[in-house]
Amino acid sequence: MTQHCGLVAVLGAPNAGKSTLVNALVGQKVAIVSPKAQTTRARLMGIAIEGEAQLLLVDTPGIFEPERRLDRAMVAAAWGGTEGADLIALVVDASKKLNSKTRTLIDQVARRPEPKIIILNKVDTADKGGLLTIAAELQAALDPEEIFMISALSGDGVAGLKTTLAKRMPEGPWHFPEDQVSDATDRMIAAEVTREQLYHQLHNELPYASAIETEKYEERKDGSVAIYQQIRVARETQKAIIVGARGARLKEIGSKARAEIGDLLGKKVHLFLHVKVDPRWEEDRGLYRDIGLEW
Ligand code: GDP
Ligand code: K
Ligand code: MG
Repeated sequence: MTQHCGLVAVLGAPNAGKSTLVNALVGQKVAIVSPKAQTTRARLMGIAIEGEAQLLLVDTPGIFEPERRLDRAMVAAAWGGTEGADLIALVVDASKKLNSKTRTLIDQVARRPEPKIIILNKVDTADKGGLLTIAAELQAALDPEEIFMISALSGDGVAGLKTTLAKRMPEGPWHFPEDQVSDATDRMIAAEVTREQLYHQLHNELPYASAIETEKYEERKDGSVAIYQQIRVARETQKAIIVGARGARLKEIGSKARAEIGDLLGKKVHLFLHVKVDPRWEEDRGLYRDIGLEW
């Protein structure tokens, strides 16, 4: 049988559900998810198989108005994710009215030459009237190949979407072995899982003010792995919050992250977390490279 393989760029505003969708299509968690915008900082490729087709799904950071250097790098990574794409999949949160930011994004996507499909996500919490209004507006603005209505969270409509994506992929050999689910290294996965815990366990702006750097990643003879990660923050007060009373918060972040990294890598994990105050981390070129962003 002839193999098919193609690149799908998953674009959308922050929190539209891009990472949740990529995980649903892959059938397992490869991208971190949180209710906070800009959880996804770099580009990550999730790899899904449907029949004879291998789908390379590029999960991107949301597209928004950049304010700081890290923002600019994230938005650049998002648009960069469309390079060479066979299809742009625009994910829209259909449980809310389209706002001016999403409209700006729609205008930008409209100017792209690649074929487009629209994915109206979160139908589980959307009302029917709203859905139809949004669908009509997007149909007029983008002239997409197709519009899907799904819930990435419940999985509703995801199988149909996957079949359609597979049909649209060009003929060509698979790029990855069939059991590979993402292009992330184990080391990157480990750093992302810890970052996800920061998003889940810390309030307000703190996760945005932090970064994870892997200091050491050590495969041991007994099959386990020892991972040393540094959580960088800009101020002592931020460090105090992350560490928590008698270290309780950091311990909780560490134990949740360790369990999940262990599950994902399928091995025993020893995780060592250490918080470092570095007022200039946002200017550290190495950190950007570590998470796959251009400086
Ligand atoms: P991203 O920023 O576009 O990657 O969005 P995420 O995948 O991180 O999801 C943002 C938030 O929306 C998370 O809290 C998800 O659980 C939630 N979410 C994603 N898809 C759905 C959906 O289909 N229905 C509902 N109700 N929530 C969703
Ligand atoms: K998010
Ligand atoms: Mg995301």
